Amino acid sequence: MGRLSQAMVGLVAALALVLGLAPAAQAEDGYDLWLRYQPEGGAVETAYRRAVSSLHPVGDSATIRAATAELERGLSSLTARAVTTRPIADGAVVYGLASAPEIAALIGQTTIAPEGYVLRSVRDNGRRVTVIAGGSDTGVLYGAFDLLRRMQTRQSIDDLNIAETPAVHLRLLNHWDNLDRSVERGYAGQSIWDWHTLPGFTPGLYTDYARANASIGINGTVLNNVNANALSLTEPYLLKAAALADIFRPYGIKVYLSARFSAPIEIGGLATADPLDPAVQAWWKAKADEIYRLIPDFGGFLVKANSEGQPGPQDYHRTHAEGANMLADAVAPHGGVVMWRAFVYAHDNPEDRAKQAFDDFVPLDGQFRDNVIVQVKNGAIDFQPREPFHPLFGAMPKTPLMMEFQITKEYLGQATHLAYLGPLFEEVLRADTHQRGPGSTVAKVIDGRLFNHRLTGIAGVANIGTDRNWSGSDFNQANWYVFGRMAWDPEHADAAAIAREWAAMTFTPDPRFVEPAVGMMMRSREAVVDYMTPLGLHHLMATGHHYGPGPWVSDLARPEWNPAYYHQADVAGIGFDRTASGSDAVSQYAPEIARLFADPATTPEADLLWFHHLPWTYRMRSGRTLWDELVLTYGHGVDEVTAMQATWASLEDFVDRERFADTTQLLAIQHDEAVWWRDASVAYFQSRSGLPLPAGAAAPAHPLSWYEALQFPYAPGH
Ligand code: BDP
Repeated sequence: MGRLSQAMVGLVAALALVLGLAPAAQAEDGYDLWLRYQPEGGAVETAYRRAVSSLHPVGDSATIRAATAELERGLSSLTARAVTTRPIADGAVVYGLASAPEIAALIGQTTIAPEGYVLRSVRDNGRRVTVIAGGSDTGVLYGAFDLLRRMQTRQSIDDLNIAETPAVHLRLLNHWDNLDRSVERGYAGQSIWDWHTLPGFTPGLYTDYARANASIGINGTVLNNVNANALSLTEPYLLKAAALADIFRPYGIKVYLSARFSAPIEIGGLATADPLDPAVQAWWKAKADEIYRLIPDFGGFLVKANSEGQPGPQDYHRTHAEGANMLADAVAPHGGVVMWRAFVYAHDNPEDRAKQAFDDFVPLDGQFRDNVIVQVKNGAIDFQPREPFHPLFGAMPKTPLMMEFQITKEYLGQATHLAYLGPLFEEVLRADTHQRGPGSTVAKVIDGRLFNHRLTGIAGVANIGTDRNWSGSDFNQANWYVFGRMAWDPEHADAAAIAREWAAMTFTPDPRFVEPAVGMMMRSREAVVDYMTPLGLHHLMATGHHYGPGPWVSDLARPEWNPAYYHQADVAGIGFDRTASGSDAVSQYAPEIARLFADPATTPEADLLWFHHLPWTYRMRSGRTLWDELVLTYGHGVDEVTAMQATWASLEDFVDRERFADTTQLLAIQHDEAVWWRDASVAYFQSRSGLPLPAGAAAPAHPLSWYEALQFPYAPGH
């Protein structure tokens, strides 16, 4: 670059600063996530300078030191001057355990729940002090992140009086990461766990992972894929996991492992993995003892058993409860838990796949040990763009159930589509199971209040990889963020408020950016539903990699592997009959809900074809026929993406060049793929219905055979 153009760049940057457009001039690559701590330069910053000018930790531990490091970094950056530890002065942030006398004297309260905290502005001998009091050191760290979040979103911190306690105990990421660093359903590069160089090499990436998770209250991580490799339980790999546990511990994050049920055979040299065999039980006890010697605060096991070919207790004619209890007994002396997955369907079970988990698990209610929690996906099929809530929620009152959401968007456009999952999570959590009368929401099942369970949990299948921006796109980071924030308090979490927070911290708090960006995020998931699987359709993605449409696939060995099994479209109509005349899956819901879902007239139209097979001429609430409505809804999904592109284009002045360009390109891909989804689906369903397109609907760009011929042998994540 010549001198003159360099001078021009400097001038432009200075001008941008004056105009308040500083972020646009600065290179960003997404690595800092929502922890960017950008100063604002105006009146708010001046107020912050007065309010938080120094740090005063009370007590010492690795966690308190982590809080100090984060506060130093965040407050120094946000107030554009060094904020360091000093004796208490005016503007001090004083933080430590609520039980410490110095803290208790400031807030007049000593008992706070273990991970909870109090954030309060107080006067101390005429000095203004901000106190962060934790029920544990981790609570203090969470309080520090809360203060930083308020400042990043430009809220006043002059008169704080906040008390927070997480409503759910286990708030975990599930990594579907393999030992060779491939990630099942991973779209953001390789696994961030470099098993080969662990335990010796531990780059700062691992600490930044822990910081990001602690900042949103995540307190555990399952390191390896549920389709588990028994090698993860051998000593060399346990030493590697222990190295990660050591890094995560100061951030309040425990390590968990997926356990392969047949490990006693594969790495233990036994002839069986029968959970009632004493030698098998002894092997798992010894294995648990070994793990806890290396990782004293090991969280426990996650298990996928007797599902999609994985080994499990049913191989020995034992129940899921017998399998789970055997592992539970092994970890119980150490305080560990077993998270036993309810995502089961068997290749030899002719029953509607949506019914199988319920059929297998409900009879086992009451048979699980106290330290077992059953992990249930949000819907009964598999992380679709929309599913009615899983009928197991509320149906096993004697067993704690935890939620499993998928953050990585296997079925919602993978890395490239902008789909904010907050509304999906919120919709499921707020759904009313009616299992104990009205108001028996899924959230209350999860947080333990509905049936008084103390063991509670929520898991999200991670979307994290080695990509510099962690998640494959900047907007995918929002899904990691909203998962953590909702896990903290599922009953009250608000998807739009969380999106606002995230957008302000990740890009800029300027409302001229935040409001349109959040509007776009809030509509984005519904757009995906519309252009992929509207009106209750599901599992129409191409087989295997699940990238792109494949509603025509009908030649695979098992019926439920075929998209055609799920839509059942023929010349007469479309949809899966789950009423009494069909699979009767509706009867798995509480009677009030079952009644609603049994009748097309009272079924929410968004779930219509999930529960009903209807004629193409069925009248929708709009007055249109089902066929016309279907085609127009596909088109509406595409229009929504066009609108998202326009919104994003209007925000250029508020976003740095790199991230602006990345999202622009990804939205263009999303638009192309939305058109592809719409056209392929309309072409296919028209081949079934034989009906003309409604007025205003464009014909697909290609004949059906063109879409059917597309192949993607190297699509990621498979
Ligand atoms: C499906 C995925 C598959 C997982 C499975 C599971 O396609 O890769 O192994 O769920 O959750 O969504 O076990």
